[in-house]
Amino acid sequence: MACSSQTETKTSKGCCTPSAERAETPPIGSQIAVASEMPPGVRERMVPLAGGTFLMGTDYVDSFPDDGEGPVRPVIIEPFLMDRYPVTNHLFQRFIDATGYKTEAEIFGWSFVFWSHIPQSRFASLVEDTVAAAPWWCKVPGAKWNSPEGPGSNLNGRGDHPVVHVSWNDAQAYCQWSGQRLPTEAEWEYAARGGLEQKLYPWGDKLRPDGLHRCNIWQGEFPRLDTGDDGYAGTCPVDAFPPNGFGLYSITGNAWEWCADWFSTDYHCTAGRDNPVGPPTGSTKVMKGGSFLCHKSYCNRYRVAARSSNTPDSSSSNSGFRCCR
Ligand SMILES: [Cu+2]
Repeated sequence: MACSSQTETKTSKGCCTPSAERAETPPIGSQIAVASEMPPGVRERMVPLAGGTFLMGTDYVDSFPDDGEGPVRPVIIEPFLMDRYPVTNHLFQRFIDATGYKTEAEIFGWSFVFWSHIPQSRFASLVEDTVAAAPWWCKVPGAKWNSPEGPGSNLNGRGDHPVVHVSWNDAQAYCQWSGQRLPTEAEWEYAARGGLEQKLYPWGDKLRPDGLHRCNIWQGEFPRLDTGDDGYAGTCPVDAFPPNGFGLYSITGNAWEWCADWFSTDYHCTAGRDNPVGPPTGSTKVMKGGSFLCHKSYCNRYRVAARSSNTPDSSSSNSGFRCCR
């Protein structure tokens, strides 16, 4: 079990998010003023959550013990507000219009795009490099939140999709503008469970109850063919599938969601149970929820207890976020 092991292992299996290994630079969000009030419309898209004690983590047999998913432990959460949906492209545009903020993908000049979303006729000219251990991740110069597949691509028809190609630092800058903050991992998981106890998914234990898809993940043979059996190959509207018991949409699948915490596989073995906020330092930040690329044969990380992480300046075509307050 994770808590008996003292060594921190990073087990990022290919379909989650690749690390950008960008140059050391200070976070650039400091240019954004911290808002004391939320801009119009932001509060309206939040749901009040009562908090209380819930069982966090899992001892599920098909989980990844090296990820630090277990053991199951009771955690206390204060009442808070959570975004009903991930931050959409439309909302992120408002943030950019108001602040002129440049995302890290723009500053560094590139981001990771999943191979099959790049027009094959322009593949050679768009892709600069691929990730050795996960060659389906392509380094595309010019890929950014509003050109998700690189130069020539745009957000037409995707205003209500989760914004992607945002780093943790970008999400943090957005929060400064919106008067919100990123959820802790414990808050995120409490919210994701939607009032159910120790279920695999936000709606229960069956991935497809009554044969119906409940989230946007990968179907087919990863990484070659996404059949899009759930209706989507790539991101989808944030309200494409029904909400969980707390009224929260797009919790699993679609895009990974950044959390406030530094990632650790054994922090929770010694941490207090009362509103845990993660270790004081680390090298990567927690991500939750999985994405449109997650598949049981690869990572099975679209379960509510599943976790991944990445460096705070990494971005990819499946990394997004939602906020709380
Ligand atoms: Cu995955």
